[in-house]
Amino acid sequence: MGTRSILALLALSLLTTGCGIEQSVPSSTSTSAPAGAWFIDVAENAGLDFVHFNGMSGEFYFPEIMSPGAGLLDYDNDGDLDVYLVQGSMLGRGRTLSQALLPSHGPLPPKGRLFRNDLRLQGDGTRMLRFTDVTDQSRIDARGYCIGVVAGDIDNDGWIDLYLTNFGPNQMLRNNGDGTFVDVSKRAGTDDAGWGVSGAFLDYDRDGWLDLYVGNYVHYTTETDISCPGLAPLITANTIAQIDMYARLRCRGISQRPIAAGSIAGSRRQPSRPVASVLARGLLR
Ligand SMILES: [Ca+2]
Ligand SMILES: [Ca+2]
Ligand SMILES: [Ca+2]
Ligand SMILES: [Ca+2]
Repeated sequence: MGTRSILALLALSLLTTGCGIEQSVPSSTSTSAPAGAWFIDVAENAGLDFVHFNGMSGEFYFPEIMSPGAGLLDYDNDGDLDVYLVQGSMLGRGRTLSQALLPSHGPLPPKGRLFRNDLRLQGDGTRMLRFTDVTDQSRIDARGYCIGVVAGDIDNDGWIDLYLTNFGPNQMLRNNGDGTFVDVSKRAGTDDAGWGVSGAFLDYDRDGWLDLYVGNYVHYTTETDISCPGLAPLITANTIAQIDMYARLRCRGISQRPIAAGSIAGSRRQPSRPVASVLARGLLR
């Protein structure tokens, strides 16, 4: 199952749960799922046409292997869950899309995309699930190498906002309430430049305003990446699971031990410790 299918399946399964509705797929959807299957892949027919781009060019940069996240949020307050899918970008200073080993799918340049849920109740009572790519009209311009997405109403105006954790500066996108978003990262002081992987909105001081926790992963740049061909013979199907994560990370030119961030855990023998994670209090008052 490809990345697109996995993301879409997760999104749709959570969507139906979150809405509390009985799922009905478009009549044009055909499926080869076995009888009794709990989930079927309706992503493509529902309009969720998306392929993650990891920007690899043969250099084996560390972020290439990081799995991307997805967000479910009702950004237009119409009662159904919309989908935000994070996207990667080309890795390596000066490298262009023409050097990608796997070409980017969809509109260029690759960037995170917002899909509006246009769920419709039909005359016979069934529901037609349909998503529309509204990235351009939303004015979301997320071209960074994104790993995760967090949704929450940071300014208590009733409209869900977005925060993107990137390999590079993060982005805070405030919902204008008219279908568009504006990038307030710098003004909000939340454009942390570390390798953000996870994040959470929480009101940790109970003042009524959402605060933000950002989990940063490790200190790494593509410029300091070190090839380690001597390790290659060790990496076999039988031994790969036994190679110590610390050794592998050092081999990639990382200056410190691995750091856990959010739900990302280090190895058991190398207890995780936060190094550059960020807690921001009281946003956009
Ligand atoms: Ca919606
Ligand atoms: Ca809708
Ligand atoms: Ca808001
Ligand atoms: Ca607070």
